[in-house]
Amino acid sequence: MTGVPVSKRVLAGAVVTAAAVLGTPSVASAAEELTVCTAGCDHPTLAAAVSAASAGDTIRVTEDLTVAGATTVGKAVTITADAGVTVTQTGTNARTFTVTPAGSGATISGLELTSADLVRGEFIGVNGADDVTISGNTVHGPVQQGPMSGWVTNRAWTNNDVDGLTVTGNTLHTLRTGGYVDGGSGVIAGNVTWNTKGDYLLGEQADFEIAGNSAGDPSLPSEWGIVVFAVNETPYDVQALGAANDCLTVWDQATGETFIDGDCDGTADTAPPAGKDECKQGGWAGFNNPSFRNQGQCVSWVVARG
Ligand SMILES: [Ca+2]
Repeated sequence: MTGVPVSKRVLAGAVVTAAAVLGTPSVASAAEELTVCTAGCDHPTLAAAVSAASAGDTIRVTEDLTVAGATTVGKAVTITADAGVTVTQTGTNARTFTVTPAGSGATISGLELTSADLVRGEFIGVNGADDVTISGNTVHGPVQQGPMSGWVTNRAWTNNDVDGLTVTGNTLHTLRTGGYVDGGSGVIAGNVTWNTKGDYLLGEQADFEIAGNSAGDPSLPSEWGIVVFAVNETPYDVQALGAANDCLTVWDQATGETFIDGDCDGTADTAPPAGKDECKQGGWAGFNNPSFRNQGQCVSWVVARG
């Protein structure tokens, strides 16, 4: 009994007494991690883990996992995976997660999602849930053949009736659609897309901040980057959207305005000079892709083209 101040011993006794009165250990409310794998983890399926989880818990997939059908996420949990782990949908629809209103605050992060067969549907559907985060995932379908207009409609995510949806740092490729962004608000930033018919389709009442996204594999470009449907009620600035997202094209279907930046310099491409006169009196400076250093280079380009 040396060196222990009386006050500390008194305090320790008080804590024990409080815990005894409450009848539960003080750690009961702390966030827990629940592991998922076919055998040997806390739970064998995502659905079982979500069922057992409480808001604030993290569900971690530890090895490649096949799933058949969708898991309903109706709690503010985080679903993630160890690096390199793939979750493969084996059902007849790609829908792997359905985030319901009770799942407001949920996070789906760090997953690789794909499907065994070419099936339609969105891998993540967010319906009526607020403040959901989709971050750092890689989502792709099997390779599709033929023109994109005939591709099976699979999508990384869809949303409807959401506030504060955050979609950041994801890699979305080889899908008919990256995000089908319907009613609601949020942020789409820092995602990389390629090989889709449309990276981000903005449907009715989609009011999102879209910046810092970029195009991936230039050998497999998407047909369109950001498409604002005619029914959309948010006034998007097409040129500003194009400038804010690296190498993504933009198309406002209500006005027909587009932003095309084939050389990815952040400036909309122009029609090329149709004749030498268009190069003169400073005209050369207004062209983009091709761009010119001076009038002489512009004229030479026209002459070489015949
Ligand atoms: Ca350009």
